[in-house]
Amino acid sequence: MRIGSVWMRSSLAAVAAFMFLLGGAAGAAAQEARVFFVSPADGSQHAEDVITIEFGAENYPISPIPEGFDQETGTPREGVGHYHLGYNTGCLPVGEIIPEGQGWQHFGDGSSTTTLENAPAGTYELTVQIGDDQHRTQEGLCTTISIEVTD
Ligand SMILES: [Cu+2]
Repeated sequence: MRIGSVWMRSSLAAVAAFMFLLGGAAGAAAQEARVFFVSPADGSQHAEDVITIEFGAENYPISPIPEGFDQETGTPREGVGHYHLGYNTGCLPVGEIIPEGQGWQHFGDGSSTTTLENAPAGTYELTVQIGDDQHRTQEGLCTTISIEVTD
């Protein structure tokens, strides 16, 4: 069983390498999508009153929710989404709808920055997670960092 799965993995890697050689420039477009914090840095310490938070994404377009999109009956666009910031929430499982409140802030206008102001001293876990037009979480598009606010 173990031998089989090792073999599977190396043959998948070989296929991926082959596809990359075949694809050339197209191979780059097929690269894995990811989301991350441009700032602050993971593990950083902050004495300032205003901390700028900026999100970034690679190989995944960020797009505002279309005007008039009906959350009940609308069909979310595939392969695009918007950022969500979670305070001490961690990543939600794939396919879940990110709640309004409960530590979550939505950036449905497609924006990628916000500030954390006058936060009491302590350690904060910040999560950025992409959700589609319906705020539904997507495979592999979540990152959590930890920062420390000092007096
Ligand atoms: Cu949302």
